[in-house]
Amino acid sequence: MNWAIIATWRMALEGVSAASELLKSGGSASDAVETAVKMVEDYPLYKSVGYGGLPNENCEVELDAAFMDGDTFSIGAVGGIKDFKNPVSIARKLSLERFNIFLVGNGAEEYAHKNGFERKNMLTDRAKRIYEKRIEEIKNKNLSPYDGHDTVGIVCLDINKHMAVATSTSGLFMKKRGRVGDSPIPGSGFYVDSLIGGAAATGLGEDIMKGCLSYEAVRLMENDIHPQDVAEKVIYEFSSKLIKKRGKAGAMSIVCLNNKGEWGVGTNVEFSFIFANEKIEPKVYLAYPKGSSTIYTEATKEWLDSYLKRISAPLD
Ligand code: SD4
Repeated sequence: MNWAIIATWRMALEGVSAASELLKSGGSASDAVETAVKMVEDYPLYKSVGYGGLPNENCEVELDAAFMDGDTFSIGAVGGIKDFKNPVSIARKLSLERFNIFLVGNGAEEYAHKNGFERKNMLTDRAKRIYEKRIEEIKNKNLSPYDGHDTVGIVCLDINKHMAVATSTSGLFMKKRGRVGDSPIPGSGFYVDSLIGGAAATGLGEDIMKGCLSYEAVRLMENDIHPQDVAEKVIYEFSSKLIKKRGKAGAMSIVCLNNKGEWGVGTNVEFSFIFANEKIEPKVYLAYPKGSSTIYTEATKEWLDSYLKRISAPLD
């Protein structure tokens, strides 16, 4: 039997590797996505998710996360949650509730506290320093504050044909307090149906949510369109629509996986992603837009080394 897992960005590599071990031994897609996302949340040098995530304009780390089970359509999500270690696990727990499945801010924190989730100050010294530097840059160079953001989004199929998806992010760097992006919003940042497939998006949430891109991708996969064609169609058609209507389109990328284990990616910017299945070990790929197609290649050793160097470079 086959399994498969696809994830946004290089930062998911270690998590996907752990999840692959789980899947090989018959683990469930739900456990696999939660395990993988937690590893990204826990790693301090990934500065757009969980611990070490970049703060909002008030220097507070507010996190968004979601979980969806493709067999039952159970969804749980948190928005703007502070001071809890693993927002994705809180989201998964919420997915078991009948009511109140999407909680934000204080309400999400109260729920997490009552349910025994671990508290943690998620602001690292490094993230604080990046924030301080950014404040100076914005002042001196008149730069847009909304830059530097990535969501981990992972879609998985297990050997029992169960599918699940999870997302987690600190959202846009320098966002306004209370801002929630697409990542915890069902149909925008994520969606999955075990009878069809699943998708997860990353990029400018304000634009992704205008097109409900993940739901759109799953809907197209239902018509038996290959996930690669789906991913390209969703990204390029919607980018063009936005340009027609609004004159511009933000960065948008999507990963798609169907219930046969076929997969695809679409992006309008340079984008890294991870894929693994029973035949292919977890690997980092780099994707680029080329006309209305997305091309991708395996990341080179130079790229991988320079990534590690960049995320751990000392800050002055
Ligand atoms: C958001 N979509 O909060 C997230 C951020 C992201 O690549 O994924 N950026 O808008």
